[in-house]
Amino acid sequence: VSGEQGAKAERMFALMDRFLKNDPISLQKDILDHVEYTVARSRFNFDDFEAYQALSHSVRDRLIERWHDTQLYFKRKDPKRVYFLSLEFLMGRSLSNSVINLGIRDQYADALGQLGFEYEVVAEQEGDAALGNGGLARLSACQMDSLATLDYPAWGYGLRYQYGLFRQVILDGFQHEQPDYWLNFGNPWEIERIHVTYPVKFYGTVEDETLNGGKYKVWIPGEMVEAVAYDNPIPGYGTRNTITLRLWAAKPSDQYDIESYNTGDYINAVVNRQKAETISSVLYPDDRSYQGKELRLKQQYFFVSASVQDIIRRFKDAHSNFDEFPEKVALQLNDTHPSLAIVEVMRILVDEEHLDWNRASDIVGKIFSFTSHTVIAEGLEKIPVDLLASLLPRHLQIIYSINFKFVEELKKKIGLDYNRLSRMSIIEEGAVKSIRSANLSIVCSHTVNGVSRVHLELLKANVFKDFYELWPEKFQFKTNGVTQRRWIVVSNPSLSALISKWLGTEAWIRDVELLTGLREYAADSFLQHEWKMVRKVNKMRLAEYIEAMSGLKVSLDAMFDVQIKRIHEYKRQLLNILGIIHRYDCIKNMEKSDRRKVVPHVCIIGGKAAPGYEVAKKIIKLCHAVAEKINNDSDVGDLLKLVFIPDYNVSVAELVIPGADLSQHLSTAGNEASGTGSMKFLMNGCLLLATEDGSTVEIIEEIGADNMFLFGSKVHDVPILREKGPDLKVNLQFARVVRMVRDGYFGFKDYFKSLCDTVEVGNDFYLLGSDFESYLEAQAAADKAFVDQEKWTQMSILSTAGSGRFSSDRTIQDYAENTWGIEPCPCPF
Ligand code: 6GP
Repeated sequence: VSGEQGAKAERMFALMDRFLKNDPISLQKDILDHVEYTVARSRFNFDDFEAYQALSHSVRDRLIERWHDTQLYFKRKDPKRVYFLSLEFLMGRSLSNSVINLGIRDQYADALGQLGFEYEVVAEQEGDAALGNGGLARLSACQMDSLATLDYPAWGYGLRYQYGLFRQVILDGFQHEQPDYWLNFGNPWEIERIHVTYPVKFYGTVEDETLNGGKYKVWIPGEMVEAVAYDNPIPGYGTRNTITLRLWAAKPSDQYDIESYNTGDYINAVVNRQKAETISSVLYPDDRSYQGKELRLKQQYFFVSASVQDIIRRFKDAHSNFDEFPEKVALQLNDTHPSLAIVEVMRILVDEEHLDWNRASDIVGKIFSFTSHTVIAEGLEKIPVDLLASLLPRHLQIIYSINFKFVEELKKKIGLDYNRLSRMSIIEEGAVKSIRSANLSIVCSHTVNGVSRVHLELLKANVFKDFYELWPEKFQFKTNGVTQRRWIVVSNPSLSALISKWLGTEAWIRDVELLTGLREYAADSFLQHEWKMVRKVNKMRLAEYIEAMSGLKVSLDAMFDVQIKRIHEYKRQLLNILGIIHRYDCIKNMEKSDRRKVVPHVCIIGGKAAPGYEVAKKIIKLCHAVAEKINNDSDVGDLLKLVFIPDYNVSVAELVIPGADLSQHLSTAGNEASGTGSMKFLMNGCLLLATEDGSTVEIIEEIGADNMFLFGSKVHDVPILREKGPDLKVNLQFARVVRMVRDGYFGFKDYFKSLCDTVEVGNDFYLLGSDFESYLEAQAAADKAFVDQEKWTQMSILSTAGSGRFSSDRTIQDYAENTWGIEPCPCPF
């Protein structure tokens, strides 16, 4: 920088103390300053929550510093960037993750300690940012952490919902949903960018325009909303790089509204304007059903349009020729929710930048990649054409043109096979004519990814078969991973310290493959002893939580047996509960003297059901009804307890996972695209009881089938079993436990009838009956292993040792190298 600007910069530079200091005294001063000037409380009188607010602002200052440097550096280097578009990010809490990634957790803990506060207590004050439903959303959060840590020039883009995923409240065993107004107490982890705004248009008409001899389409919108950026800095671990998750909020636009003010109805005009904000008000709580709701479509287009405008603006700041666009930009579609980005890029290139169609479509074909997160055809999103025609008339035209050209090309390749042509068309004809978002995404992306090897096989064989045959080279898989920073270092600090001690280094936090080094000590009795101690302390923490929450005291000697995830029929929480009933029934019918041999279990189930998902809600109620019976049966005592953990979320997971001995992953084979919960448990040394589904197949390769408890039909058995129809040789034990529920043994007989029907012979789509026997065998094998604590601890160490492959660092590196074509860009200062 030269001239006057340069002189100014010099002066500024001299004034500021380069970089905030991280010694305890500076941190204390910093925290107290924030107490006084940001939180506006007296430095002599503030409570834990105010301490949290001040602390987080002090951390945020440090994030901002690194973030500015990183952004400046990226701007200077102008590398190819990846833009990760996702409608959902399940970030959870930010404080601990930030101080650990910045490497200043202990300093802050000291600083707070001297002020009379305990770090853990202060950190507990933070609420969860729950801007997502489940697996897909938490995966996005893990991937952001890896993108930052591996120094990739990346941006996340999403929506800043005012209400995150609903709070689950249980009354009399029934789930009730309450709004999660998470911004009530402020959010120090975001920075509002009042100057980064874009207009987003809706409705209206499309007209023709002639300009300099060229004919163009012009979209005259009927409504305009302003998108305002809220930036969330994402720090990497062991690097200065800090990247951005930019979330958009909807605000009324000043344009296009003058008319209504002029009509004189001032109050109504203001109220109508305010409606704009509803676009970013609430997250849809359904993770797998698409109802073609206008608001949902508005949300999708709103965040996609603002993001695409932002990306193009950034590109144009440094370039003038769009042919360079694919060298600078990779756009990742996280499932089909952001697929309108494809159409939006086409619209801007053709209508606004006046590129000719073929050139624009060539560019689009080079920048987009798409990852699917589901296996079931019914899970695929469809947009009713009528809805699109009214909301985004120009986009519908563009989709028709894309489809027309695609089908013409296709005919040349496959001939007039009308069945296949109609299956592959982006437009679905039928009672409700609609746009198939997946087809649009596949046609316009250079790469289609599955989230595990099995998932890709299923996509190729079923839902995307026609496309696979046409473009086999487009299809890849990137097995999911989770970040060890959050899922070991933040959530299980004592295990983390123990691992570092035995490996003699903390390098595994960045280079997680190093965990395999634990293998050589798995049989070492000293390590085993320490490992058990760490696990015991974590169980204690969990037991305290259970007691505080439900009043139930549980024994630490029992096996903590956990299933936490969204409630879905295919995830088969019902199988778990029926298994628990079976266990209970066995204990009740056992000779008293035999009870000594029973391995005590504390069964823990947690998860939310989509508000409209009746069967899932009944499963939650059944869990409570069974718990009520078992937990109050003095005959059973500590041998069996069942606990439902309400309002399962990221921070609850951080508490439960380190304290689990066994975790259950029971999906009917071929239904779980990948599964990521299992990876978190694995990292924490929890043993898995699982079907051979999704990523479990790869976990087996890594840690060995004898290091876990596998059961059930395999992926290729499932269609055969379903085809074959009801098995007349019904498992008697299964029939008995279902009958107990049916007969009202746990009460609510009428209410549970329809739930029992779902697993009746001939109806049992998820094959609970067929898998029951093998499920009980796996349970018995787990019990047997648990009795030999030395063996169990060894298996536990080997689980952690084999978990390195399931880090999101590996997934992200694979994406960067093989899908996006980007390179690390580490900020040097
Ligand atoms: C989930 C899949 O069900 C899960 O198997 C996978 O591990 C996760 O995505 C991450 O890839 N899918 C969703 O959460 C979802 O909403 C549309 O799919």
